[in-house]
Amino acid sequence: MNEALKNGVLQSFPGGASAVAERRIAHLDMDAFYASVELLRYPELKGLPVVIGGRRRRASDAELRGEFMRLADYSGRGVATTATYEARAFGVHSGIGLMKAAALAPEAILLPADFEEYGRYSRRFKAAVAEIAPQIEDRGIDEIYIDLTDVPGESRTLAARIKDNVRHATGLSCSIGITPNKLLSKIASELDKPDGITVLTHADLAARIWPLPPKRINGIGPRASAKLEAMGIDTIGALAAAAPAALAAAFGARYAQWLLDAAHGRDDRPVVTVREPKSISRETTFERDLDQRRDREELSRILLGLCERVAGDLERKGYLGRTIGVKLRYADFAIVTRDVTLERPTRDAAAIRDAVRSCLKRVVFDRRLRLLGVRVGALVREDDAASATEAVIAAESLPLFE
Ligand code: TTP
Ligand code: MG
Repeated sequence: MNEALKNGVLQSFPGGASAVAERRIAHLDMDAFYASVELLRYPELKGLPVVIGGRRRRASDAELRGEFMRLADYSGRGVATTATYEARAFGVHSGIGLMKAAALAPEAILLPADFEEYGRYSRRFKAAVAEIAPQIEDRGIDEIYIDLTDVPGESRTLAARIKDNVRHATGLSCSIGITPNKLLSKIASELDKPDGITVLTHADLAARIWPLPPKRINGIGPRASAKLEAMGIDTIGALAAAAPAALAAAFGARYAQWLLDAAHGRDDRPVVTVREPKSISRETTFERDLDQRRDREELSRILLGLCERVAGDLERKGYLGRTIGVKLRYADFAIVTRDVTLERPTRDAAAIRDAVRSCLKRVVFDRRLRLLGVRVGALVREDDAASATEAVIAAESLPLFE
C-alpha cells in the first residue's frame, strides 16, 4: 500500500484528486485530575500546593480539628498519585514517595484519594465530550481519544467547544491535542498543559515533535529510552534519522520498525469505540440443589472451578479486576449477591477464591442452593494495570443485593 494512503494522509496526486481524507484525531487528558476533583470539594485550597496520596485512613488529629494535613506531618511509605501544578513546582509528581515529597514541599496539603468520586467525574467528563463528538475511545480514568474526522468545525474551535462542555459539566479543565493520528495527539495534548489546545499536522513534525525526548512517545518506556540514550539518540528527531540496522540490532526488527514509524509520526491505529466490558463472570446451575453443609466439598470444588475459569477469562482477554463478587440462587429462586473490593486488581485464581470466601461469610445459608456465580468487576486492561495499582485503596466491602 502507498505509504501516504496507509497513514491516512491527505495526498494530492498530479491530477488533483485526494486519495484519502486526512483523519482528525483528538487526545484529551484531564489536568491534575484527582487533585482538581479534590479542589472542587475544598475550593479554599485553590492555588496551594496539594498532593493526593497515601491510604484511606482514619481521620488524623489535624482532620479531627477540622484542619488539613500538611505533608510535613506525614510518615509512612505511601506515594503521591498526583499533585496540583503548584505542588509540581516544588518537584512533586505522580509516583514520588510522600516522605520525599515532604522534604521538597513540607507545607503542601496532603489529601487521601477518593476513587469513587474520581470515577463519577470521569463518567461525567466523557458524557460531556460525547454530546459534541460521540466517537470516543476510553483510555482510562482521565483520558480519551476522540475521532473528529466527521465532526464539522475547525479543529481549534471544536477543541474549545469540547473544553467548554467539560468545564460546564464538571468544573474541571483538560488539555487537548488534535493531529492526524493517536500517537501524535497523545504527545500534542501534553505540549500546552494545563488547560491547553495544540493542533498539529504532519508539517509540524520537525519543529514541534522532533526536538522532544524519545520517551515522550507512548510506548517508549524507561528501558528503551535509556538504551536509545546510550546510542546517542536523545531526541525524536535523532530517532527518525537513526540507521535502521543499528536500531534493529539493538531492539529487534519489529520494535525498530515501530520506533522509526513513531518518530516519523506514522500511526494508523483506529479510534476503538467499543465499550470495555464492565465485568467478567462465570456461573453454574447445579444438577441438583446443594446444601451448604452436607455438600460442602462439592460446593468448594465448584467454586474453585468457577474462580479458575474467571481467572482464565481475565487472562485471555487481558484484564485484571479489583471487585470480586459472588452470586447465589437459592432453591426458591431468590438471589443474593455480595462483593468485595481488593487493594489491587488481580486475575489470580487463588486471590479471587479468597475474596469469594470472604463474601460468602456474609451470606445466610438457610436454604439449599441451585446456582453459584463468580464475577470480577472494576476491570483494568493489563497494559494499564501498572499505573492503576499505584492507586492504592484500603480494602472495603460493599454488600450488593439484587
Ligand atoms: P495523569 O493524566 O498522568 O496525571 P494528572 O491528570 O494528575 O496530571 P496532568 O495534568 O499531567 O495530566 O494521571 C491521571 C490520574 O491518574 C492522576 O490524577 C492520578 C492517577 N495516577 C496514579 O494514580 N498513579 C500514577 O502513577 C499516575 C501517573 C497517575
Ligand atoms: Mg491527566
